[in-house]
Amino acid sequence: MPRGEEKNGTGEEKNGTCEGSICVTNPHLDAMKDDILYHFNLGTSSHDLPAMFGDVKFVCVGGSAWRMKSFTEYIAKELGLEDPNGEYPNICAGTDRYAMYKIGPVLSVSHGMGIPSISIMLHELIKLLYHARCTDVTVVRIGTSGGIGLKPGTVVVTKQSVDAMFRPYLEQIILGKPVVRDTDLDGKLAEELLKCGQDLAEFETVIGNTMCTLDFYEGQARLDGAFCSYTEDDKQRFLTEAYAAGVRNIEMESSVFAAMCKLSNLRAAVVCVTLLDRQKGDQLTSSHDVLNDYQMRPQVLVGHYIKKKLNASKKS
Ligand code: R2B
Ligand code: URA
Repeated sequence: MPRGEEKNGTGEEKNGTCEGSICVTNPHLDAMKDDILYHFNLGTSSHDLPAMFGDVKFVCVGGSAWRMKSFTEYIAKELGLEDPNGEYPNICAGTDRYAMYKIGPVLSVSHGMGIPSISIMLHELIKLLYHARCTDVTVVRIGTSGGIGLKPGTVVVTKQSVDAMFRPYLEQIILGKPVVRDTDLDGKLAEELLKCGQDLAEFETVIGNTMCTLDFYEGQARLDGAFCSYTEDDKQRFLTEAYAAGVRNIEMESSVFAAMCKLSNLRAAVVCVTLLDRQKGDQLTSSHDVLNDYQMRPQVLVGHYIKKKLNASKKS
């Protein structure tokens, strides 16, 4: 932990005593009669959360509402749980902040772009899973990213999420002070997902560090934003340093995703496809068809993993 920074003294950072269930380390929740999950338009008084969500075992989250609906349709087909009318209702239809779909034990939720957006969603998702008394839940972020030194379309399973200075943690300001949280992900899950990619052999899958930034343009060393005060050489030097630090892709949510899943005892992984090689350019010049094909890859990989796990649990 860097000098001058400390854990926040509430004991909240303690973890590991929840044994398969969801940890919410907030004593104030006990005193609340009702818990309103405002951005989901759900609540403990207005909805029977255990009945609605108690059987959830896999949660897939991704930036766009459209992509999470398409994942729902895909996983429904893969699990033989297709709706005969092709209707998949958005559970959060009462709000346009996030979209949520459920197929059997699989919940699919959108999170928007960037750390603040996914962080709000995760607070409410973690409480939802807790109130629903879910156990043994695996959460996977399926997303897009910019690659470093990889062929576009390569899928990266994150080993460690690092910040824009290649530090393996997330710093958040709470009560005016920096609080540092680990961004470790589940190593065994990452290896299992890598193996799924290799078994499928439909696209390249690698494991590597993922750099999580606060911005798409200057934060990711792009030369094509509204402002830029560095040269192409500066950009290339930065990307080379990132590569040397084990970074293989860049996106904008993995650090807080990893930190919050770790705090709440959720088994978590990040699986992102690279849309371009950042050493070769900044703009997304591939056609929409190609980009859509790339965006299906994390869905196919995670769909394969979920099917494998569900088949194994049926046999045991
Ligand atoms: C990947 O893609 C988005 C930016 O285009 C951002 O949400 C991310 O992490
Ligand atoms: N998402 C990002 O955050 N960066 C990219 O370069 C592509 C997708």
